[in-house]
Amino acid sequence: MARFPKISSKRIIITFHSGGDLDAVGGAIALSRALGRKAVIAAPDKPASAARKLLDYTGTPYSLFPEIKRAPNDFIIVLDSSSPQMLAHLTGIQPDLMVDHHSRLGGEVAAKKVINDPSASSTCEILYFMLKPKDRLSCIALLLGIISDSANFKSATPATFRAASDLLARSAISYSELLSLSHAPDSFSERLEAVRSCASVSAERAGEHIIALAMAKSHEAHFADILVSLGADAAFVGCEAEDGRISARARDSLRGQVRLDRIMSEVGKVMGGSGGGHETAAAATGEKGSVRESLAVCKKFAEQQILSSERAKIRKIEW
Ligand SMILES: [Mn+2]
Repeated sequence: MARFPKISSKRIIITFHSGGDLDAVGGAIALSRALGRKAVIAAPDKPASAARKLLDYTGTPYSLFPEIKRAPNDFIIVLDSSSPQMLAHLTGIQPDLMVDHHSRLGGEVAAKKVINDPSASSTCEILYFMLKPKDRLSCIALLLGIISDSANFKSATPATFRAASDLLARSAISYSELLSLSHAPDSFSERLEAVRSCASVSAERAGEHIIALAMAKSHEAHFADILVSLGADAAFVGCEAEDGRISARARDSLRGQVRLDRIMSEVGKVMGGSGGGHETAAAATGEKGSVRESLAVCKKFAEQQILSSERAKIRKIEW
């Protein structure tokens, strides 16, 4: 992996996707420490609770992107997303550098330089090999991003373990302490909305697999996770907020059989927006009025992929 490029600009703005998670924020913390005083972290909006906990723990200051005064020669680095929907704060701005591990299916935000490695478990894993940090807090930040985005190493590769092993040794805290840092307890509103969303769940059988569909008023990704832990093989949860959103999750055993990133990329078009993500965790956003019919499209595509893989065929999307 290449070293991090030399940047001569006076100020470097590090930003990431809306609702910054541990991978985005952990990467931003380590990168800002590597780049020194020239770097500032500018979140598009309030980061997720576990990420805020990490910002707090590492004593990292950050601003909100819309509130900083930008200069024309600021160097803008975007971490952990290339999706226009997730990077709405960059509308009309061409970032200088993008570091991301999401697979690219077209329609991404165009940056001057792109470092993209979909085989990496996380953006933090990519950054580890570029920065090779030695200071304790950077190591903790990167390791938390790796743990969280690899779903506790479920999607880890040998490179993930090499990175994690070195980072853990340099972090000077125990693995169990790190794990407790990586989990913010479910918030009251997440739990309330999850219990309320139960009334909307339907389950469909596709061969030997279960597809769950549901609607939530908010926290749809959280509820999709819950449906998978309840027993669904794939779960699609819609939300009609200011915009329409659908979160998709699949059991890890479906890896290689369904491609949620591809399904949600297609569904994003149906919704008049966009979609993407990872093989077993993806999402789409678009028009509010399109959510319910798009859930039916999610089901159709998931069924198609599951049934064709049960018959050992290739997972292609057919309209
Ligand atoms: Mn990530």
